[in-house]
Amino acid sequence: MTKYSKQIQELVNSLNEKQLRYTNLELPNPKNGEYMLAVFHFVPGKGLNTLQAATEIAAESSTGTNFTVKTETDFSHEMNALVYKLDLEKELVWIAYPWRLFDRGGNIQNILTYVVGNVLGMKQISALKLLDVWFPPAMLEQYDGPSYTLDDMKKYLGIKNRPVLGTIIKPKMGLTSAEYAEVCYDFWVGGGDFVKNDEPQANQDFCPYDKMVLHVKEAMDKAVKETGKKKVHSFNVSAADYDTMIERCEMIRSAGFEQGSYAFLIDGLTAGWMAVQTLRRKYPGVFIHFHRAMHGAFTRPENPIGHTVLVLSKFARLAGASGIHTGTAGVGKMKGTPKDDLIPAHNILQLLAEGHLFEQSWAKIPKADKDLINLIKEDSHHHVILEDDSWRGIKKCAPIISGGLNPTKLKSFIDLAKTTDFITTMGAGVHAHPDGTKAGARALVQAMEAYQKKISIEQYAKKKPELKKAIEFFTKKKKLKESEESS
Ligand code: CAP
Ligand code: MG
Ligand code: MG
Repeated sequence: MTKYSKQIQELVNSLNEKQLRYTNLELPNPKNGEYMLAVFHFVPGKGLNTLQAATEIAAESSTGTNFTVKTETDFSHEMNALVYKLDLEKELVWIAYPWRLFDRGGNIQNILTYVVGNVLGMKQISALKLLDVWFPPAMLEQYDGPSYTLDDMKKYLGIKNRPVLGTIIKPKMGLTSAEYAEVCYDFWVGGGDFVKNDEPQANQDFCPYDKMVLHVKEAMDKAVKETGKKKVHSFNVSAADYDTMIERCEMIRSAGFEQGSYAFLIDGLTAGWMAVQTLRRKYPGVFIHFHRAMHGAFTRPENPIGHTVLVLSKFARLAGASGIHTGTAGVGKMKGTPKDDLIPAHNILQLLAEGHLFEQSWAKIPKADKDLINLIKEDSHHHVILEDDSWRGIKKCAPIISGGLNPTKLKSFIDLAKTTDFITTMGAGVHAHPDGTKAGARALVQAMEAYQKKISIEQYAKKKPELKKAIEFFTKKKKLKESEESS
């Protein structure tokens, strides 16, 4: 019997017979391939101590309920999730889930129904946030992972060592299909690579889906001809039902877009994981763009109940999304920090030499952001030595960086992220430019050129009027906002 600390021993002694079946603080090797591992930030609800409540969570998120039932069997007990580690000081609980609990054939919604399903509503918790997950190789071999990746998109676009420069058409909604396509054309001829529908774009009376597709095709053909450069459009195919979603995908494919020139955007949380996995399985040759609208309900750092961006990003990768929004690490308009946003971006992006993804050593919660970079470096170091080749060739999933970015912020994000392997999509950052979309696109391209030449945007803007105006506009705006906030 391990010599527990006195405190832990008291907790173990406090468990009833049922709770004892949902814990094993002596689990010899959690990474023996039998379990999916999960680590939660966890605070018990009233009346239960940490271990009592944690075992209730393990029960409800695997085989149990609030009483032992007469119908349990020896085998059903083998499927019990097990609390196997506690960090009382950091309020962390690790739970091992026998992976045979999950639907065979690689089903993400099934896993989430367990680990962030009923448990989030239980009285026995006052805080329960899934911080990270680790998948055993046997599970990974059942999941699709991405097929068409950012590498394929960059190859199609003829891009090397820089992010894909994108925009979201704004106003968010309200343009007719012809007006919408005009804005696409302006962005593309201004030098942008990638345009996406905004997340609510669907089949609205003022912008019928079929007309939007056809007008975008005309705009793209014109822009490709004029610029001699390939372009990409990410169409939102989210819909009320499977047939309509597929009908939209087929409308795009029969409009004559060549492979690589279109992506399918899916509102992964509001349309659901089944939609994400359907698109991945039905269209392996297409970039599957996971928009995460509604994620804030689970991921905001101040939310005590839910899951992190890291967890969402890992499941999106497992599901086969080619890219997912991972946030701007606080540089843009959305809530986020380097810790919350960059760890996911690095995690879903990093490939081991043999095409493996490295494992996030989440056990160390960085005390300060500086530790974060060490954590990432350590992980980078970690993946070189293949200590934990835990992703068995699942391809990378691209961070899509959006939300309040503009050309003046591009460098600060890249410097923070320490990679240019992402897609950036700037909406207002392009279309709010004083001289309109084309100039906004040019300013974005110029900001990227400045970064590549390792000179400041201010320096570079001396000969680039569009960038100069963008700096004046967005910096003035920023100063105005700061003075408003301080007044
Ligand atoms: C950005 C955006 C994106 C958000 C999503 C919007 O527009 O199109 O949906 O970035 O956030 O509708 O706000 P702007 P995230 O570029 O004009 O801000 O990327 O964090 O998921
Ligand atoms: Mg139930
Ligand atoms: Mg949007």
